[in-house]
Amino acid sequence: AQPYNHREIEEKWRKEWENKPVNVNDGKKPKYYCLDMFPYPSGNGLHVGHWRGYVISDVWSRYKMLNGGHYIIHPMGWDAFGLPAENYAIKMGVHPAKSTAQNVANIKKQINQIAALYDWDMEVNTTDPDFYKWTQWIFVKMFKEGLAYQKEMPINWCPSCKTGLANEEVVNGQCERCGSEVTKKNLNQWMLRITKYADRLLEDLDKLDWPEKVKKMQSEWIGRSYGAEVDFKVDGSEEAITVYTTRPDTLYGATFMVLAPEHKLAAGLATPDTKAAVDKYIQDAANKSNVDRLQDKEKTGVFTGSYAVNPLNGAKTPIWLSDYVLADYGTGAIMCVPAHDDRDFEFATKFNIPIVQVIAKDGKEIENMAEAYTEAVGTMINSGEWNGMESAVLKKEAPIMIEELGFGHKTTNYKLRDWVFSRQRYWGEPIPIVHCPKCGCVPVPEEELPLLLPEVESYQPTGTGESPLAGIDEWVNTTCPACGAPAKRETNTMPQWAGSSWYFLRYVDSKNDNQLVSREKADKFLPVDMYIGGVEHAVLHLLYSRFYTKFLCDIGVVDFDEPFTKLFNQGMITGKNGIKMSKSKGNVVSPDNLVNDYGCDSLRLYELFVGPPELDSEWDDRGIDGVYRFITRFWNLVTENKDKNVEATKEMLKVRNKMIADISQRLENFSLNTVVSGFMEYNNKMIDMARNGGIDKDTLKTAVILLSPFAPHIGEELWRQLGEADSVFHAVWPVADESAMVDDEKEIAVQMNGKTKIVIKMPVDITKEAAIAAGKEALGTKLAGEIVKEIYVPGKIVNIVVKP
Ligand code: ANZ
Ligand code: ZN
Repeated sequence: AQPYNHREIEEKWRKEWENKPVNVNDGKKPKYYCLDMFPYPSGNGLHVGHWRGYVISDVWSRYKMLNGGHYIIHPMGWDAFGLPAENYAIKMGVHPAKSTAQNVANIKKQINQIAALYDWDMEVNTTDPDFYKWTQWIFVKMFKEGLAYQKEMPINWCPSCKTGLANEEVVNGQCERCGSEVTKKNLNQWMLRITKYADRLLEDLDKLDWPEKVKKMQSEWIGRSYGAEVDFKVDGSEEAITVYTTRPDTLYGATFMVLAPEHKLAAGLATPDTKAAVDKYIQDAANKSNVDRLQDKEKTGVFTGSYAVNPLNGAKTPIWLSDYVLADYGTGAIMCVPAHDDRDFEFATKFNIPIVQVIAKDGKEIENMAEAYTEAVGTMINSGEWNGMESAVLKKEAPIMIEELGFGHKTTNYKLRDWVFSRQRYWGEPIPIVHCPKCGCVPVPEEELPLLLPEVESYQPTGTGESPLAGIDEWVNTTCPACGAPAKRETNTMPQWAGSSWYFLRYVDSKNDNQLVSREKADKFLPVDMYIGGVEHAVLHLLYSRFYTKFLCDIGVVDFDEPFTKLFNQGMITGKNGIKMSKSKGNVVSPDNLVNDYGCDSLRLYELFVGPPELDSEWDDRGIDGVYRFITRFWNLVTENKDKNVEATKEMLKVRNKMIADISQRLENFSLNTVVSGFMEYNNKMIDMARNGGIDKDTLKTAVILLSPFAPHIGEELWRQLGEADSVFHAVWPVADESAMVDDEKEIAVQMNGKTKIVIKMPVDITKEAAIAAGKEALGTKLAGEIVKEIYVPGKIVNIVVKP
């Protein structure tokens, strides 16, 4: 037999598959859409970490082709707008379109090394006018539906990137891209009304076969809570402060109030004594980001000098300002119950404000509370007519009572905010809106889309809050599509998320000039059955995509309202000591040499072998030797035994079926690292059998099918060597025969007086008499005394009871 030569085999099958693709749509097969999160075409190329997700998705695609005979939709494309290309343009003076095209060409070559089933006819690029035409079209549709609107608001502003950022792009108070401290700036922004979809985005999570962790993150991001808005009159004034509380049951325990420094009443509550301190506090808070304010640090605050009146008991409670209350959540004002809220407790302790317990866990009042009791479990105390009620019951009933008493009403709140959708940058989709002095905001007519991004001399953001587009007079000055009067174009561009929020719909009809996707193709090929990508997209990208899909469903473009039925998040491959692979850290491992030295098949297997795919795993080049050894031994096993015409024995059937069951189950569970170790284990068993009497061809064929999604080249080559004319990917995934897997023998505990003395194997269908006889024989001389009873528990125990 020939020795294993990965270069020869891999090259041979690449060519064959190119000439005769194995994944074809004959119109009869069921579809299966397996999607990778599309990459940003960076100039750094692919490293072994990027391979992981693409290998996982290709294994899954090929598995679905074999198991179920699906036509696989497995496209790839480029998320190519955004800051890196633009920053590169600023630095090197190369047009982003040019550097992007170069990067795409390079990465495509590298991706092709993986030998994945990508259908490049479907390729999309978000910066391609034929693509962003539809990104703009969706915006126009949203505008017409009232979902896109303008609003003057303080936005997160990165002073270094000189652009506004969405909340999601601010991480720990810093710009996600460049790490600079984020500040606030008042700008007229385009907003998308994602909050209109908050309930559906939350409730439809139930429909999804996604990791619970991701669903939880989305649900917390949407952050729906139920509670009440309660009005507190300001003592000696006509004004009232409305607070939002999820715990109206604790109303009697409110010993102070806190307003966000931005609250419209804040400055006016100051008295002559406090005015200077109050004004300063308001000033200081204006320069902090939300994230900074929420972080665990010592609370700050200032007493306004004014009091509010508790509407239930008339108690006067001091009104403070503090930045731990956010202006844009609830009403921007809270009633503070230090006995039952951690933050309020901390604040009250620091500023010596009374703490009044109103819920007693076991009926007793705590002497000196050391921390807040935050559960709504226990009996009400110090609460007037509410005394003795269960807190949990009151929590639900209080909003209604408050409504009846006329000082508030029940309400629902969300953490989710509308989406800040403008960027003051060049390299993005122009927002297709014309500002007319008479007609206001007028969308560019749909038939005039795409609104092309013009050439520009300087990519440098202006830093004034306007995008570089504002400097191109001939582009900015236009006429109003509605009335024809001179008008100006919107100069902001869309965020990078815009294209990635819907690209998965376009792949299946990527060349359609008239529609985003034809309804016929949408119905046939969508939605995505399996989506694979990094967990860093657990909130933003996935939430935006769900929002876009729901919108497109509402306007009839598609007839489903969830884009990704199943989701798998792979962990990162890191360098030594768990450090993220990056050029700057100098720990990037390129796949090129590994592919050359060991072959694509071995690298694919090793990508999976390094660890559970959902977890981060450290890369160590040396480990690939073991995988290569396994592949070589498997090659030798098949090539040396394929023509020996060995009859299958019971033992071979057992190994074969157990192998089918094990591998299939691990694969279904995405336990891909254990699939690879499983292969190694079964390979050893098969080699043993081959040495001791031979191995039958069907067992070899079965092993080849099972391996082929993981190592497609060697799978295809050995399949043909086993005498098959058609591709292994047109074979049928084997099903385990349970009956062949049952063990003929079972381990039986042989006991004396209930104590196990020895364990022996017996045939599973043994009779009681034979079992007892075998048991006695096994006990041998240990069996002493008068036998009074002989017990056999089938398949488990033989117990001989003796009298000494
Ligand atoms: C009184 C109270 C008593 C509260 C108690 C909690 C526990 P979620 O679930 O996040 O909606 N809150 C309301 N608006 C706020 C704002 N703008 N900034 C900071 N905190 C705010 O939480 C709602 C609770 O968070 C509200 O219920 C309010 O404090 C606080 F034992 O009111 B609670
Ligand atoms: Zn007009």
